[in-house]
Amino acid sequence: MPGLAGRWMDLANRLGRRALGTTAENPPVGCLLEKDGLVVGLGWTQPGGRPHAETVALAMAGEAARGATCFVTLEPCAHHGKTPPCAEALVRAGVARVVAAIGDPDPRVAGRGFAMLRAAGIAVAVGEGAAEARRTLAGFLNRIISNRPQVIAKLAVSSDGRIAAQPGTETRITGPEAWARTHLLRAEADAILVGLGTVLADDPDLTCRLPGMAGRSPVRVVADSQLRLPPHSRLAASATETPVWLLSTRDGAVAPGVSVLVCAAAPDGRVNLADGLEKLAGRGINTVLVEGGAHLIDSLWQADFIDRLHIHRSPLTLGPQGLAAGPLLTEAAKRLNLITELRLGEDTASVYERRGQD
Ligand code: AOF
Ligand code: ZN
Repeated sequence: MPGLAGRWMDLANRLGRRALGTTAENPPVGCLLEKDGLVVGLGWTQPGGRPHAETVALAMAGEAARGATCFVTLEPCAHHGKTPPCAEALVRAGVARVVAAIGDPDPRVAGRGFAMLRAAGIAVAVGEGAAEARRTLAGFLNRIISNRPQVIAKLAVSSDGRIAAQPGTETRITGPEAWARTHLLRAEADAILVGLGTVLADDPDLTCRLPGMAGRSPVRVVADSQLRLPPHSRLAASATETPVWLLSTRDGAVAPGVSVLVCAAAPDGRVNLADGLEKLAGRGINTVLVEGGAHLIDSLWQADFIDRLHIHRSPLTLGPQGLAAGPLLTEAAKRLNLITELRLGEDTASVYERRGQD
C-alpha cells in the first residue's frame, strides 16, 4: 500500500493516462494540487499538447493553490515555448511543495524546472510513482532520448497459434471485448501503423470506433514502399477527416489528405523501418500501435523495435491451414516481461514490455 503521497501521485498518474494519444508531440502529463487533504485543482495536458497539465490545475485552484502541494507526473517545464514555463506559474501561484514522478529529458527542461522551483524556496521531491509515470510517458521519453516512437504491437491469435484462417484474409479471431480493448489501444496511441498487405486484404478503417470516442482516432500510417495504396480504399477515402501518412521509398500524390513520408529503402526494397520510425518521431509521434500484418510485426520484432506487445488469445482453433503467428509468439515470453493479464470475455490479453523499463 503506497503512503499518502503515493496515493496522490497515483491519482496524478491516472489523470496523465487520460491524455494518452491526444498530446503529440507533447507528453501526456497529469497534475493534482492538494491542500489540507483536499484536491483543490487537477488537470492533464490538453489535446494537441497545450495548455500543459499544471496550467489547467492552477486555473482550477485559483487562490487555493497558495500553500498547496503539486503532484505532477513530469518535471514542470522551464522554457518559454508556446506557453510560459509551468515552473514559473507554480512559483507565482505560491505552491509550497512539488512532488514530481520523473525528470523531463527535453533539453529545454532537463533539471531546470526543478532548479527554478528550488531557487524560489519550493520543496521539491522526485521519484514518487516513477514506474507508472514512465509507463505513460514511455513514448515521449523514447522520442526525446532515442528519436523514435514507442512501438506497441497488437496481435490476435487462436489457441493453435494462428493469426488468420488463410494468408491474405481477415479472420475475426477474438470477441467484442477484445475488439473494444483494441479500439481503446487505438485511442491511446498517437499513430497506428499497418503494412500495405493488410490494407489490400482487409480494407480497414483503423479508426477508434468506441461510442463517443471517434475524435480519438490516431493518425493512420501505412508502410507502403511503392505507393500502392488504392485511392478508393477506406483509408484514402477518409484521409481528409482522419489523416493518412504513407511510409514510402518514393514520393508522389495518392489522394487528398494522404501525405507521403519518404524513407530510406531496406535491402529487400521495402521501407527501412528504423528510418520510418525516425520519420514518425520527426513528426512528433510518441507512440505507434502496430496491428499487422504478420510480416511487418515480424520485421519490427527481428529488429528489436517492439517496446510493448499485446497478445489477445482466443479459444478458437483455426487448424493447420491457418497462417502461423511466427517466432514472436514463443519468443515474447523469453525476451519481454509479462506486465498484465486480463480476461476479455472468452478471450485473454497478455501485455508484455521490454525488459529494463522500470
Ligand atoms: C509540463 N507539463 O503538461 C507538458 C510538458 O512546446 P511547449 O511550450 O508546449 O513545450 C513542450 C515541452 O514541454 C515538451 O517537450 C515537454 O518537455 C514539456 N511538456 N511540460 O510542464 C505538461 N506536456
Ligand atoms: Zn509546462
